[in-house]
Amino acid sequence: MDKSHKTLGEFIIDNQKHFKYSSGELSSLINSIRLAAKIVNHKVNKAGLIDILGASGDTNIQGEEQQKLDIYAHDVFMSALINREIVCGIASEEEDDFITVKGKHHNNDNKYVVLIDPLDGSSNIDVNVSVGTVFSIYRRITPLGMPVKIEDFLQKGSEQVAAGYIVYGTSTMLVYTTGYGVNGFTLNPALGTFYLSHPNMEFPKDGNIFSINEGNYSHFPQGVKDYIKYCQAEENDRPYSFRYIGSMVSDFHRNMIKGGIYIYPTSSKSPKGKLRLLYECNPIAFITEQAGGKATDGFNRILDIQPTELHQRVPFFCGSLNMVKKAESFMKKYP
Ligand code: AHM
Ligand code: MG
Repeated sequence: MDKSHKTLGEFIIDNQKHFKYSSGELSSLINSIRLAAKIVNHKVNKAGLIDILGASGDTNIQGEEQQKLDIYAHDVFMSALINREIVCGIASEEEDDFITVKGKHHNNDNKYVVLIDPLDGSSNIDVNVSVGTVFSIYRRITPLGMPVKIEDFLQKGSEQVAAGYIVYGTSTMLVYTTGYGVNGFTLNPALGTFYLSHPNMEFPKDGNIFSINEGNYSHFPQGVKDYIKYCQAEENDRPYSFRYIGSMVSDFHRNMIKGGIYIYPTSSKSPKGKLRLLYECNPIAFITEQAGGKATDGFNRILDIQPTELHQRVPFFCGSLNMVKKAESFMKKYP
């Protein structure tokens, strides 16, 4: 029995009125992501049975080895987004540069740009552990009628009109916000329909889970080391539980439901952090704030950062409000 009978399609239509540019276009855009999510889900679920596991033999602009499923997911999301007359440009983790979409009549009249990590956590694919998709949506700022420019993509996270993720886990969920709270939909695989299963998702203000790759401990800034020691200390409600899947979407999803903090800091190995601002941190930060949590780079609000490049990296501290505040208090001791 489904928990709710409201489908994602019905929810999108019901909530269209909240959107200030309400013209049905954003709804149609989210519908295209819904469709692509189902196609990717189908493939991910068969991953051990078909020749889709393993490396593709290529690397992306960040020098990371691309997996076959990374490329498959990228292609599926690209064609789902391009096929509707809504998107004027797309940036993906798997493409060096952004893609310009001129529209059917080549008049460059489409209004939205999408930034996407088509398959996040790809090191988990081969071992049957959850992976995800993360997306971020903006209105273009350059005038209609011209091809999109880099500045359409380099907008602050606070300008996002919608953002979301799909987690391909024990069940597949699509979670998104248009700035009116966060709602989660679970896919019924037999029917191929997403149902509203997690209305109005909210971060508990406090939590007792911390998620960070502790293997890099000796390379972390002193503030992060001190915070980890704080989480491990035998005091009041501590030690906290340590949980790290290594798939940001899944780690985030668990922490939002149970209360926790996810940290990917700078380290002497990756001095700017690992995660990408535009298509990993900004969309997750938008959802975090909409769910009452906090997302920073250890010092500053993620959504206030002015991006300077498409594949920019940033340190990421994200989760339950009081936990992130506490972590920041340790960071501030070593400015
Ligand atoms: P990816 O986009 O190449 O998959 O990298 C992002 C992933 C996150 O999902 C995850 O939290 C992190 O990288 C794990 O990195 P590490 O193995 O360094 O802990
Ligand atoms: Mg990624």
